[in-house]
Amino acid sequence: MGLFDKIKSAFTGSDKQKDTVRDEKLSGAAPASKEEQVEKVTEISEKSTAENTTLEPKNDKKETEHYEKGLKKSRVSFTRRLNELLANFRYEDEEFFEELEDLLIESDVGFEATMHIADTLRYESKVQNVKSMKDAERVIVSTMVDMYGETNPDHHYFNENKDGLTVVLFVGVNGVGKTTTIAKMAHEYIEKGQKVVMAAGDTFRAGAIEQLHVWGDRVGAEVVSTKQGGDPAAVVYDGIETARNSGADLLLIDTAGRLQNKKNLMNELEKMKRVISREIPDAPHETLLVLDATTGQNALNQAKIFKETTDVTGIVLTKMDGTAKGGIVLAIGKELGIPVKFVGLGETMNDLHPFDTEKFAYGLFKELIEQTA
Ligand SMILES: Nc1nc2c(ncn2[C@@H]2O[C@H](COP(=O)(O)OP(=O)(O)OP(=O)(O)O)[C@@H](O)[C@H]2O)c(=O)[nH]1
Ligand SMILES: [Mg+2]
Repeated sequence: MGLFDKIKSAFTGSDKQKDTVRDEKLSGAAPASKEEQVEKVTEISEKSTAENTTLEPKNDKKETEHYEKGLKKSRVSFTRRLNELLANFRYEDEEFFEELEDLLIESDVGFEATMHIADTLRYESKVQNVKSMKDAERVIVSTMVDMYGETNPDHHYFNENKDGLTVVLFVGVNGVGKTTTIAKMAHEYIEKGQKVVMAAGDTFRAGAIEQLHVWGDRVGAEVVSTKQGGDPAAVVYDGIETARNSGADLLLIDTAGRLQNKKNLMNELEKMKRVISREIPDAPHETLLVLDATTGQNALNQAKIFKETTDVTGIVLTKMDGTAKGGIVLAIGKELGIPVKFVGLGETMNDLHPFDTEKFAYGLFKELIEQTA
C-alpha cells in the first residue's frame, strides 16, 4: 500500500478537528541589533513558557495538529491553485500539463519531482486511466504523497537506542534558525528526561553567545561559552568536558553562520570536528544542516555547498510555517539525498518536530486527500 492510501485510511474519517490556526506575525529574518535579538528571544521564550503550561503531553493527535497548523500557508495556497487548475482540466491538452508544471515549480518541489508528477499524469491520461478532473486530482495528489513517503520513511529521535553522550553539530548560513533550533531541541529532550548541554560555538557574531544563554536559562540547559572572538574549537572542547563530567546525554553545538568568507567558515567547522572526534572517536554523531524553507532554491544551493565539504547526516528544515511553497522537501529528497530529520513549524520552543512523512503529507494535502476519498 502506498503512503497515499495509508494516509487516507488512517486520517480521513477520523474526527475532523476544527482548524484553530492563529495567523501569527512572522519575522523570518534574524533581528538586527544585539539588544533586539535578546529582547526577541526573551519574548518568544516567554510565549513558549506560557503555551507550555496549557499544553497536554505530546501525543499523536497533538503532533498531527501541529503539522496541520504549521503547514497551513502551503496547504491553503496549493489546494486553491490546484483546484483552480483542475477546474479547467482537459486531458490530452498539453497546455494543461505545462500549467501544472508551472504550479509545481512555483511550489518549490524542484525540477525532477515536477517532471515525475507531470509525466505520471501524462501517462495515466494516455492509457485512459484519467478521464475526469477527480481522476487527475487523485493521480497528482497520490503521486506527490507517495514521493513524500520515499524521502525518509522511518525517522525517529536520534539517540533513542543509544547510551552515553550524543554530540550534535549544527551548521548552516546566518539567519536560517540554528540557535533557535538548538534551543527547541534542548527543550524537547529535557522534556523527555535527558540532560542537555549547549556549546556556544558562534563566537563571531555579536550577541550570539548571549542569545544562547537566554535560551539556556529558559529551557534549563547548561551553556558553555567563551568571550566573543574566542576560539570556537576551545568552546567545543570545554563543552565535551562539561557534558562528560555532568553525565549529560546530549551536547548541542552552535556554530557561526557567517565568517569573513566561505573558506574560513568551512575551515572552522573542520577544526571543530577534529576536536570532537579526537575526544570521542565516533562523534559528532550527527551533523545537522539547518535550512530556511522560505528561501527555496537558495536553500538547495547552500546544501550542495555544505555537502561538498562537511559530512552532513541530516537536514533541519525551519520556517515551514512561514512559506506558502511547501514543496521543498521533495526537491531535497530528489536532488540531495540527505534525509530531512526535523522540521521547524513556528518560533516557540514547542515548534520543532521530528520529520514524519505521513503527518507532513497530511498537513500539506489534507483537503485534497479528503476530496479524493
Ligand atoms: N516562523 C519561524 N521562525 C523561525 C523558525 N526557526 C527560527 N525562526 C526565526 O528565525 C530567526 C533567526 O533564527 P536564529 O536561530 O537566530 O538563526 P541562526 O541560524 O542562529 O542565525 P545566525 O546566528 O545569525 O547564524 C529568528 O527570528 C527565529 O525566531 C521557524 O521554524 N519558524
Ligand atoms: Mg545563531
